[in-house]
Amino acid sequence: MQREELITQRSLTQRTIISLVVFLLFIGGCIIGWKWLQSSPKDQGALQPLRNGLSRNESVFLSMFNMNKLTATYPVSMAAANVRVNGKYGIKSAFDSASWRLHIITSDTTELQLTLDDLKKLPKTEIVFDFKCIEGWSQVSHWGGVKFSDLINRYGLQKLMQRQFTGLETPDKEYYVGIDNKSMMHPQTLLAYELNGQPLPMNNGYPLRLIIPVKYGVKHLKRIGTIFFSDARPADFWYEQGYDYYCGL
Ligand SMILES: Nc1nc2c(c(=O)[nH]1)N[C@H]1C(S)=C(S)[C@@H](COP(=O)(O)O)O[C@H]1N2
Ligand SMILES: [Mo]
Repeated sequence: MQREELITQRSLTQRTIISLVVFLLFIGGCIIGWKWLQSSPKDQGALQPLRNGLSRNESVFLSMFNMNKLTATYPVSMAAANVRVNGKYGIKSAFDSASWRLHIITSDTTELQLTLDDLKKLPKTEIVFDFKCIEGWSQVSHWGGVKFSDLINRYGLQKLMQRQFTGLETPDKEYYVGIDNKSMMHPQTLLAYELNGQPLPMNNGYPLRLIIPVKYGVKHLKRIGTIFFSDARPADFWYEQGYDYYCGL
């Protein structure tokens, strides 16, 4: 009896020591891992190993992207009457609606310049969907405008869309996003000029904004000035601050 108790006592001590060593190794590993992460260079605002993770996610998401998979839509009656305003980069400066044009860069030396009336001549598409911001809120809202793919087809820009990305910028170039062209050609992607059946309010992107339900809110650029196409990733405001480039839903 006494002997057994002694053995148990000894193995207990051994186990305690082993647990302690494992625990210390684990903590040591965490500290080394954390230091390694902190000492790694930054890539577009994100530490390199984290950025690599984001890039891997992006290629997986892009390869799984289905053009025909539609984002859920809702009846108009469920749309918010007072749509939240979030993010005012590029829409703070004074705006002259008479001189506004949508500039679509078609080559190094040519561009299309479209007025709002030109866009309104194309078929109007409406959508009511759950608008999601990366900060954690979402809101069902009702938008109207022209399908981006309709615009591309109407103006014969299909060849430019074979490039990988579309870049969009506000007229003052203060806010800018880059988006993969599969997402741009998705049937629910709109250049919107209406919110709740009315012209866009100034703070929601008057006169024209992007509505792209397959992406988080950051990509829905308000007040589009210029659109261009490129195989290299266009500059992207929040990507430069360390966010994901793809921002897919
Ligand atoms: N020009 C411009 N567009 C922008 C932003 C911005 O700061 N400037 N913020 C984005 C973000 S983060 C979100 S969530 C949505 C918000 O759109 P809303 O203000 O119409 O709700 O706009 C996006 N488009
Ligand atoms: Mo957002």
